[in-house]
Amino acid sequence: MSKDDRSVLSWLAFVAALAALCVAIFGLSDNGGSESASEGGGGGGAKPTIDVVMKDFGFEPATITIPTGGAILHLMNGGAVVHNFQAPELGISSIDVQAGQSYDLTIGETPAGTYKVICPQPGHESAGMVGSLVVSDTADGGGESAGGGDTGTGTETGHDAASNSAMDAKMLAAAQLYPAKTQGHGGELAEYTMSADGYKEFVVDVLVVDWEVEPGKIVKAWTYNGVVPAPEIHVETGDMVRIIFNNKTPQTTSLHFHGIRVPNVMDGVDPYTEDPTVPGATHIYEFEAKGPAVGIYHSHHNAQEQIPNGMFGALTIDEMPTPQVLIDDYGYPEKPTKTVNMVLNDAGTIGLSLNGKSFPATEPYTLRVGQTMLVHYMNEGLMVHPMHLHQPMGWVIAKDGVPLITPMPTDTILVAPGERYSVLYMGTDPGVWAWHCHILTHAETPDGMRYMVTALIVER
Ligand SMILES: [Cu+2]
Repeated sequence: MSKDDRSVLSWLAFVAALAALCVAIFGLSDNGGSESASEGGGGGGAKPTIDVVMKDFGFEPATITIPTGGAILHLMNGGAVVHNFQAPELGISSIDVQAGQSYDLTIGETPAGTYKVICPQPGHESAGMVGSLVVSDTADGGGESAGGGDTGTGTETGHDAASNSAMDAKMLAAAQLYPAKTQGHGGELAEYTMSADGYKEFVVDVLVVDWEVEPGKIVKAWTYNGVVPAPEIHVETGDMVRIIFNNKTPQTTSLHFHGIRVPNVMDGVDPYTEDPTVPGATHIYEFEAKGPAVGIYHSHHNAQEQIPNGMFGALTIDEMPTPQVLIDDYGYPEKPTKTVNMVLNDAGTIGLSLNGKSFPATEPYTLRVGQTMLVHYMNEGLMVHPMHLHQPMGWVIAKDGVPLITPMPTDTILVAPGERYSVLYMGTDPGVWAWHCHILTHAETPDGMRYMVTALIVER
């Protein structure tokens, strides 16, 4: 129940923040500053940051001491499997932290005491992954004993009025950052040149670059042409396509055309269909485009690391036709007003993200009432993601690039790794509509919305 309350509060904050965005984008009115609202409620001072390593299977240190004013736990997963930091008596839990990843967990004001810490992943607690969170009231100079008796209040601390308003203030502050500016933008249309022998030639340089996933979070991204997602390669049926693939990274790789019909020798599956492309080498791929197709080009070598780290981009052929029933019975035009890609990811150096960015740095989408938008969802991560747009209702018109005989209505579409769904939306009701993964730990934290969240703004 309190979780529902929290969710409602955060969405209210979201809408409040986005009202300002509407003003900026559509010039509806002009009442100036939106900064003062982020003040207040939060309470005092900078929190110390404490490093905690999560291993298979234990916490280091096993006893973590923080002041009653709270702290930021910098959780680093040094193990080989996913871990999570949870203090059940306090109602505190981190997101799932993948191997090699880290996560900053903010702990608010907490009564002095000793609280059990576990990893809630199945089997991990029983494997010994337990620890203690010691909250000590340093301000009182040790007047209260650390192991002290009043654990009864501990179960309520996540929900008392002070901590609740502190949480709300943090959520509001997080929401007001959206849409945050970051360096770099992926997914633009790829440029090509026409070769003398009649090919559309695309150059794909494989590069490791610094990539800003969200404000201040700069990671090493493994990219095609320096951006995440890679530039979209779009061609038409009958085009002869040549891709000049230059590996400028220190790791061997190969390029696979996922969901695209190519000769077997162009399938990118080293060492079977080709030799791998070693550091410094170039490989040429050629095929005739046969559409329609909604595909992806991505690594097929150490792919469980290379792809989530950023080596993916859309590869589309022709346009997806609008089903006749939507034209005849639902008033859809033959061609959508715009077509966009939303590439999902959840692992590697990039982590939980939409088109290589994490909320609040995700990009808002805009439509006017009556306009239509075709969205190609593409999942390049390691987990499923049920993508939910609050409004309007959409129609799935293609699965993995194949037009459906009968379109299927959807407001939440589960996209598994490797899948592509093409969903057609028409702007109906004006407003700022939240758009997010509905695995809620992929979209929210106790500090507000994060990761796989963006918005569709529908204007009159
Ligand atoms: Cu998700």
